[in-house]
Amino acid sequence: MLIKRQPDGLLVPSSEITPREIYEGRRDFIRKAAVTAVAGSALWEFATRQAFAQGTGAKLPAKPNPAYALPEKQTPFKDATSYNNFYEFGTDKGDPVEAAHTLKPRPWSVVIDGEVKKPVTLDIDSLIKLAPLEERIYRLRCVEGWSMVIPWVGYSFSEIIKKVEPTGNAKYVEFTTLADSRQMPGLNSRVLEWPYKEGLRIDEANHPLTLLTVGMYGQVLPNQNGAPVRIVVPWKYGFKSAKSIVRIRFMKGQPRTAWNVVAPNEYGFYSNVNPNVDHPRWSQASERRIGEDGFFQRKRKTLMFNGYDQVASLYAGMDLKKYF
Ligand SMILES: Nc1nc2c(c(=O)[nH]1)N[C@H]1C(S)=C(S)[C@@H](COP(=O)(O)O)O[C@H]1N2
Ligand SMILES: [Mo]
Repeated sequence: MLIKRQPDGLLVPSSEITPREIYEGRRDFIRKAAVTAVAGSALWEFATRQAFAQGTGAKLPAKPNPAYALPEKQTPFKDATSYNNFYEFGTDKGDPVEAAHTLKPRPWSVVIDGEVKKPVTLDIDSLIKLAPLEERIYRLRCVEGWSMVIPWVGYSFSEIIKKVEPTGNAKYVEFTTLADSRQMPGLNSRVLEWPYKEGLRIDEANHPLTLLTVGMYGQVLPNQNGAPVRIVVPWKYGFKSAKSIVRIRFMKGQPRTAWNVVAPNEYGFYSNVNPNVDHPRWSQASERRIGEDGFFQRKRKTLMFNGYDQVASLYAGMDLKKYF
């Protein structure tokens, strides 16, 4: 049996019932077998997802920006696309790769409005063409204590700010992500308030590091990584990097953000990576690099601002224990 069916009818990914090496071997087998399978069958869908997990999504060429190269080994594509947080598709790390095939990243449009002189709704192709695409290698550090090194494709979010011309009232930017229960089985669970929202202060959003992201590893974003468009804010914990964005709103006041609403004492609005401020339930002093020395072995020291010292001036004079 490739997939075990539980009494409640849920499909258990083979990753949960067999060791990694074996299920990866099975994936190869499944991929080959699927060539002759009937389109639309569960097996076909499973195989398509696995092919996607190998990096066969549409190519998205981008010029590497040497200013954002990192002298660190990149996380293998397979790990970056099969160990994810995307609660709209379930709360286990392996859920998104198995379930996110139901997300339809096209057609897609993003509303950009609020405190701006030129509000606009952009379809995904216009959004991709708004500025030249760059490849930037960023660390992404999850609040749970793991990190990855990923070659993202996108451009600085400041390009969007330039286009819509915020009014003098715009002090914050809110990112609202898709909440469609037909595409997202995880919405049945009330772990978070849906739609998932995140936000930045406008100067953070305008910092050149903040990346409007449409791809990774030279191809369009896999669904499980937030297709077709997400934000990546590399000096903040991963949950600030909202996936599958449908609305960008410029605001006077600080937006409500998903994790802050669910647990305000654990997840602040700022959420800058900070080894000196522990999460109330665990230390933030170190992290595991996914895909390094086996899946989850070596620990490295977590760096202030995740190593992006160039943002320090944004927080000059702020008590980062208070504004965590
Ligand atoms: N819409 C949405 N965006 C989200 C999340 C989510 O659950 N829903 N999880 C966040 C968290 S906790 C992390 S660590 C990163 C993970 O991004 P990755 O799976 O591409 O590594 O996405 C963030 N963006
Ligand atoms: Mo995270």
